[in-house]
This record gives sequence, structure tokens and C-alpha cells, in this order.
Amino acid sequence: MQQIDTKQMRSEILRHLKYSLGKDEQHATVYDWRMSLSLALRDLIVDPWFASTRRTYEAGAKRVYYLSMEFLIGRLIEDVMVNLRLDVVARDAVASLGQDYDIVVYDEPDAALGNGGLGRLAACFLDSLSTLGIPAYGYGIRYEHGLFEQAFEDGRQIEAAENWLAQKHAWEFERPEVTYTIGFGGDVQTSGGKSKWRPAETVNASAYDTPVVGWQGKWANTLRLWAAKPTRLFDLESFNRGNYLAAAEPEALARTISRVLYPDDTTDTGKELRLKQEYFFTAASIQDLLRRFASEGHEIDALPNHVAIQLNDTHPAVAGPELIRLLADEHGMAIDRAIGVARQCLAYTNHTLLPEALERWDEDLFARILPRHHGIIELIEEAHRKESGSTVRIIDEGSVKMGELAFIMAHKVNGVSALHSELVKENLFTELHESYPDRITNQTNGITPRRWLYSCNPSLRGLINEKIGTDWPDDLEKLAQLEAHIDDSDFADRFRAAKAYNKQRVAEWIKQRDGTVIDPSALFDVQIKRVHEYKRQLMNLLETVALWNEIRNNPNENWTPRLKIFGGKAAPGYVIAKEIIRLINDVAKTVNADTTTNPFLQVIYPENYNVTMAELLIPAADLSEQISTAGKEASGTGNMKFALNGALTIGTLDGANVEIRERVGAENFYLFGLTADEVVARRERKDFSREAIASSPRLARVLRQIESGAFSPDEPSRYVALVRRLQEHDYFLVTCDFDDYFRTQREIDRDYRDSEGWTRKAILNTARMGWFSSDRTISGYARDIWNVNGLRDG
Ligand code: F58
Repeated sequence: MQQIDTKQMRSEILRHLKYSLGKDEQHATVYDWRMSLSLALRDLIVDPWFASTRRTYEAGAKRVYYLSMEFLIGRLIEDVMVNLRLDVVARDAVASLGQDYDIVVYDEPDAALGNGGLGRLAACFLDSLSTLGIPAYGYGIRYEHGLFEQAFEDGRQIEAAENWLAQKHAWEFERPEVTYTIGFGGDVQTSGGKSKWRPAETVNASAYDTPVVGWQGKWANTLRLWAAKPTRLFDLESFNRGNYLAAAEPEALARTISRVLYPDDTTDTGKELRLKQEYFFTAASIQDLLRRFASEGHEIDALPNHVAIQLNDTHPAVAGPELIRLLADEHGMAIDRAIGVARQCLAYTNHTLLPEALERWDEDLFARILPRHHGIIELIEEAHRKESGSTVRIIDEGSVKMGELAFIMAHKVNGVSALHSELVKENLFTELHESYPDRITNQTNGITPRRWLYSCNPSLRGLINEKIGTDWPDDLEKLAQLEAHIDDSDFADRFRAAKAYNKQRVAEWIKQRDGTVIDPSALFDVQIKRVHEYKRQLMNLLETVALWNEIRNNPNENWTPRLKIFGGKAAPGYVIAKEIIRLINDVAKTVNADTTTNPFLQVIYPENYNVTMAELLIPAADLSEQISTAGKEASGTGNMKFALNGALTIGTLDGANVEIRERVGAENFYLFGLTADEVVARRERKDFSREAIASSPRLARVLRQIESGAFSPDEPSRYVALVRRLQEHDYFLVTCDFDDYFRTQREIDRDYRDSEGWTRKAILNTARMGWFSSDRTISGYARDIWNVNGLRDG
């Protein structure tokens, strides 16, 4: 790796300031400095990037293509600096130029091209693919507007368009020459046994490449994002007639396709546009990888030896029919063979069991937008029926089921935690699993330790480096060596001091945001994630109110001070989730204003949770809330980030919580609640929620308060419907798990007061979380699914 010192870095920054930004030092703004620093860093990735491409070509190596509608990458400056091991050099260089490093780094927009876990997982995977030196491309959409910005008005979530591309994106290279035409609609002509699709509408997909550099700059892959552009510019004739709006219409329509990230993670709204987005980026990616494959001169049958396509959920599932279409209609391959070749290339990751999140397209819509693909899906179904005797349909009762399509077209299907993969076999693809018992595998999710420990937690990183050396970031199981120091009280003190430092940082940040003063020594109890009923922010809130009641009843008891931190957005159309957000804000207002309870309990909910906020809050957390209804959270990855940074988990036996608990030890994990099987059984019981409420005076009181407007005095009936829902059909079993949750929280209060005992548990969490590195996850995909090797070191 090219190493440069502070002086060289400084002069590179100044060179870019002058020649790329056209500014001198006197007139440079924070933006100019940030861009200059980023461009100086980007220069250093280019050589390893070229070298990686050359090595891949020379080795004739198989490439992985990770197709994902979402890449939630966040800010990149620190990521790149850390991976290039230039964090100290860059910091010094920026300081030597009289600039505040934090201000410069925080100027970068947080690239939010994703909704939550699924998108962030894709970003962690890119980091690990590069770290392991696996030749790979990430393919996605270059949304002009990422996930909406959230603000609170009277406690209510308000959404505003995000605008990360208002400024130039420092890391990307525009590739105008890499453009493909993508069709929609039209009809299919068949003659002499050959079919040809004649689309009615076309748009161009234009590539933008961002190099993704791995640990120590040894390897770099490409994130290639597609932007939609018109195939015809504007209509000059209309323009000349003065009809400016009509003239601009075709262009505006084309660009709509990559305009906004779909912000709904429950239901399908804007259906047609969403389907077009999916086909748009999938078709461009498949054309692109076939062009690369052809340029290497292989026989088309050899495609599976050179190409592994991973479908991140069903959003790119049309890759199957698209690949078959190109193989059959363009390359003349027989359909059955094309199906076989495509299947050997494709694999599919499932991220959810929630029925409302499983994609289904109205058949008429699908056939209208993608008539040839509709026909191909019928052929796939027929081939599948013949091959397996299975009666499972892809097109069923007027809808196209993308999960079934992805399953049937993939040689491997994986879940994202051990429990989830079993539930995928048992409940989601029961019949298909019977027909293809070897197809479903498990690959438990992971997180990149570079971003989620090394970079976001400098105080803990320093201590770890001192104790076990510096080669853990790409070999995270080395953290186990920390256990040898478990009885060293000096080490424990410093571990605690690192946490205290991170909490102090948060306290200052909160103060700066809105003037709120919090107690940095309180137990930081954090729940940050998308707001969803199954994630049960509501249960956390009910417990908050119950605790508030108890403190008011006995203000002189020895309470453990707690700071409840919530963070997260709700899909704009998800009414119930938005109601929960409002209730959190209403409760926070009342509770924070109570001077009796204030020393022991505060609730904060900072607006606009994003990757940057996670990087600040996770290292400061004492307690991680992973309290989903068992069987509903496919894996969770936040749970891993917290435990790695020494927070203890309060959690149900759900998703990867199960594996985290196994690894960190049951005594270092606060388990509560019904299991997945018990959840199913409990729902069968008539009136289960009324029964649970009746047996818990504590819960009944909380519900009465909320229902009667104790937290919404300006509109007492605001939460009547919410409480009614809990009483009548509490699908996510908040009421059933409440008492056990409350009890466990009080156990946590007691344990936290034993500071040494708590720190011991925290250290053991950090030391035992090494397995959850996304390097381990990616090695699993490479071995079990893609059949590829890393080229980094050999
Ligand atoms: C998440 N899914 C799972 N979907 O909920 C979580 O348990 C898991 O750890 C994570 O994937 C990674 O495997 C998720 O984030 C979405 O955001 C989709 C966005 C597009 C619409 C459908 C949901």
C-alpha cells in the first residue's frame, strides 16, 4: 500500500483545493476542505483498485455480483482513512491547515441509500468482500434522494426529501460510456419458435462507480450504481413552439426511475414505479456482467464458472427471467438449458418472514410492464413442475410471487440467522424445501469491525490495541484474547473509562442539539432501529411509564438512574408506527418535566436517526434493546454492533440474539419473553391479551393512563385506539411479554449498580463477539454458495 506522511497529505489536500476546487486557502469553505481531503484520499485508492481488477483478469477469477436495491453506506471519509491506515496522518494534515477535523469530516452527507438492516448489511458486505480480496461488484441504484429526513412537529414524524447529491459526491467516477438501454412494456413477437420483446418505452441506465477499499488498502472492488437517463433528450419541436413543460416531460419521466429510495418497508405503494426500479437496475447489471464475461472470451455455457449473482432479497428476483431472456432470445440457447445455466449463477437471500413484506406483483401489472418476462416465468414454472413434481406456483391467483420465483431460480437460498433459516424451511418455503432439501442454507449476518468498532469507538480501540496488538480488525476472533485480562482491575477500570468517555460525548452532543442536559453516569438504555410493531418500541415505552410510576410512588428508593434513548424512522404510510413515535415523544415530554423523577429517569428521542447517529450512540450504550416478538426479527445486526462495543443485551430468543447469547454466555445476556413456538401457541388462546392485562396491575395502570390522556392532555382521546388494539388484538404480544420484560429490567437495575460485575459482563461481550464479523459471514457465502476464493494475499 502506498504510504504517505502528514506533509505529503497536506500538500495533496492543497493541490486539490487549488486544481479540483479552484479555491485558495483564504476563500475555502468547509465544503472545499472536505472535498479536497476526500479527493486526496480517493487518489490513494485508485492504484489498488486498478491492481485488483488486473489480478482478477489475470487469474480468470470468478466474480461475485451482489445485487441490492439498497446500500446504506453512510459517510465514507473515515471509512477510507481507516482502511488506508491514514486516520492519524489525515487528522494531523487537516489540523496543520488550521481546520477543525470533526467539522470537516461531519460535513459529508450521510449517504442513506437504504432503509435499515438490509441496506446496511449490503454496505458491510462490500467492506468484507474487499477486505478478503474477493473479486466483486455491488450493483444498485444511484437514488437522487435517499431515505427521507425525519423531523418531529408536536411529536409527530414529518418527512422531508433528502438531498445528498445537492453537492458533488466526492467518491464516485461517472462512466457515461457505460450505458445500457432498458425497456418496459410493449409486446412479444414470436416466429419460428423464437421470441423477441419489443418494448414500448426505454430509458438509459448510466453507471457511476465508487471504489470500495478493504482493510489496509490491499484490495478494492467497485460499487456500481445506475442512474436513469432519458434515451431522447427533450422534444425540440415542442420547445421551439414555446411548450416548455411538454418538451421536458420525457426527460423528467425517465429520471423518475432513480429519483427516490422506496421508503416503505411494509407495503407496496407506488407499485408500478417500484417494479420499474427493480427491473431497471437488475437488467442493467445483468447486461453489464454479461458484457464483461463476453469480453473475456469464454463459452456462454461456462457462465456459472465465472459469475455468482447474489440477490439481496427478492427485489432483484427478475434477474432470473432476465438472464434467461438474454441467453435464449439473444444468444439462442434452448430455454431449458438457459434455466439451468441461470440457476447455477443465482442465489437468493431471504430477510423476512413478515407476510406483508413478501413481494407479490399484480399479474396484470407485471405482464404489462414486462411481457416477455411474464412468459418466461410461465416456462420456468412448467420446467419446475416437470423437474420436481411440485405443485408450487410462481403465478398464483393473479399475482406473481417473487419469493417463489427467487427460490426456484436459485441454486442456494439462505436465511440470515440460524433460527430464521429454520423458520424459512418450516414456515415460508415448506413445500419447496421438501422438493429441494439441500437448497436452503444459513449464513448468519455479520458486521464490519472496521466501521463498527475500530472507527466508531477510538477509546475502546486504543485499549484493545494495547492489550492484544493491532491485528484484530481483520481477524476479529482475536478479541477472545481479551478474556485473559478479565481479572485485571486496571484493564476493567480502563474499559469502564472508555465507555464513560463515549457517554460523555453523547451528553455533549445532546446538549448541543437542543440544550437538554442529561446525566452521563446514568444507565444508557438504547433502542435504535426502524420503528415497527414487531420490534416493540411500544413495549419499551410501556415499561418506561411503569418505571416512572414506581419512582413516583417511592421517590426515596435507591433507583438506578436511566437514560432511555430511542432512535428510528417509520415508513411514511405506516400509521401505527407513526402513532408509536408520537406517543414516545408525548411520554418523553411528561416524564422529562417531572422534577421528582428526573434524577432517575429521562427519555430522549433525537430526530433523524441515521448511520452517523448509530456510530455515536452504539459505543456509548450500556444496554441494547433487542426485544422483538420471537420469530419476527430475521437476524438483527444492531444487536451485534452493541454487544461488540460492550453493551449488554436485553432480548428475546429471536434472530441472531440466539447465537449472540450462546457465544457471550447466558449469564452475560438478559433473556426474557416467549419463544417463537410459544408465541404461535399463545396466539391461539382466546383473549390472550385481556388475560395478560388482567393479571398485571402494573400494565393495566399504564394502559389506563395512556388511554385517559395522561400524556396527551391537549387531546385526551389521542391514544384510545392504540390501547384498544393492545386489548383486543395484540398480534405482537406486547402485553404477554410485558411483566417478564419489566422484571428483567429491574434485575438490570440491580446488576448495573455493581459496577465491577457489570464491567466484567461487558468485557466478556466484547471479547466473545468476534464470530459476528461480516468477514466470517462473507467467507461462508464464498464457501457454501459462490464457490470463490479471495485473491488478496496469494
Ligand atoms: C432486515 N430487513 C431484517 N428490510 O428485518 C433484519 O432482521 C436483518 O438483520 C436485516 O434485514 C439484514 O438481514 C430489512 O431491513 C428492509 O428494510 C426492506 C426494505 C425494502 C422493502 C422491504 C423491507
